[in-house]
Amino acid sequence: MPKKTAYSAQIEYIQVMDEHGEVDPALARGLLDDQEILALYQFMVECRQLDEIAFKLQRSGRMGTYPQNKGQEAAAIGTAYAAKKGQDFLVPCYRENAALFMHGLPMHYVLLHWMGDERGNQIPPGVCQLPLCIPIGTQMLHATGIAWAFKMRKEPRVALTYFGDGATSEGDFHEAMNFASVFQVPCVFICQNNQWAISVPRETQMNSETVAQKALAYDMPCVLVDGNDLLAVYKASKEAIERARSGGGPSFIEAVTYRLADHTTADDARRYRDPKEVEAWIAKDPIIRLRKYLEKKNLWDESKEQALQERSKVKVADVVKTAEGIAKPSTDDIFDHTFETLNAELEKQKRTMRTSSLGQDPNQVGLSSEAQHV
Ligand SMILES: Cc1ncc(C[n+]2csc(CCOP(=O)(O)OP(=O)(O)O)c2C)c(N)n1
Ligand SMILES: [Mg+2]
Repeated sequence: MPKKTAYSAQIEYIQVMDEHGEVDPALARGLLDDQEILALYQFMVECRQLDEIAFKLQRSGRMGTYPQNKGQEAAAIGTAYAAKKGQDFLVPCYRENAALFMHGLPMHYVLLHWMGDERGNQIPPGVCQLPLCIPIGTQMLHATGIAWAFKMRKEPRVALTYFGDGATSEGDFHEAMNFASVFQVPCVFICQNNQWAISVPRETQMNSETVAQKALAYDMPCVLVDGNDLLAVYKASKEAIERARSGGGPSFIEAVTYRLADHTTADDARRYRDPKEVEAWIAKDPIIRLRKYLEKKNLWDESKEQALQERSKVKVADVVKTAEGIAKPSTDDIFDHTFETLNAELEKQKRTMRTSSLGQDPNQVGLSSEAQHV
């Protein structure tokens, strides 16, 4: 008996606009018009400004740890722009702020989150998204569940979930992918393959040549896109979202991108990344290529750029003012929302929280609260 081929597959890679701002007209047809590209460029610059300022807030002690989004904005904006605001549901990790802002999250919420204020996670009514998710991988299961609910209720809605390359090594990823495929739920899985999971490079993280091919095991349509190309990301997302909305089940998009900054402000990527690699990716920055495109079309110039930079600075300064103007939460909050009745140890911690020695007996000499001193 001759051997037969049981299974074979090919995965497409899409780039519509290259790093010089040159567009493939056939692939670009029917995607975004120039006015849309112009608006999205300006939005991207604003989001970059917020990201840079968030970094500085951490460095000056005004905010906790922060993971910069720098370099990955096209992946966030291209996917979110293809989805319907207020109808489709975004389920993020922590490196797609621009998508959340586009779908209505006020910018200062993200700052509140990283300032350690839980109110940054209370998504305003009507904004269809979950809060940032720090445990790697869990959000993909939440997205699958949300999409399953949409399907059961026969609502024409789609869940989009974001995660990194490293997250695809988690069991949660495979459980979510399997369930989504078996139940054909309207979910789009968006992997931002930024080449690194903290200090672990993609090649060490997985043996497969692409991340997208993992979707083949679940018989899910999958595609690779230049994740720094707004048009390519938009094209792949539009197709995947339309398929999901019309009952065609889940899809997987691998957006090939790069984290231009450190993993978080607690990291120093110079310790493990080759500066030449970083330089090569700086040239592929999604903002640079959009600007080149708009300049070639005479839709943009230096004076417009200067005005945009100024406007963005003013807007972001206002966002910071809003976040910092909100009264700090009480330390009691740490204890108040988990147990109905605190056990003795937690009760003691709550009482001693305002002394300088957490958990110690507040009656001990020298540990009384500041209130008692005055
Ligand atoms: C369940 C879990 N394990 C480990 C961590 C620690 N951790 C934080 S980020 C990260 C790497 C994630 O890499 P990737 O999924 O590629 O996302 P990226 O940060 O590159 O956007 C790890 C291991 C975590 N937050 N959650
Ligand atoms: Mg990564």
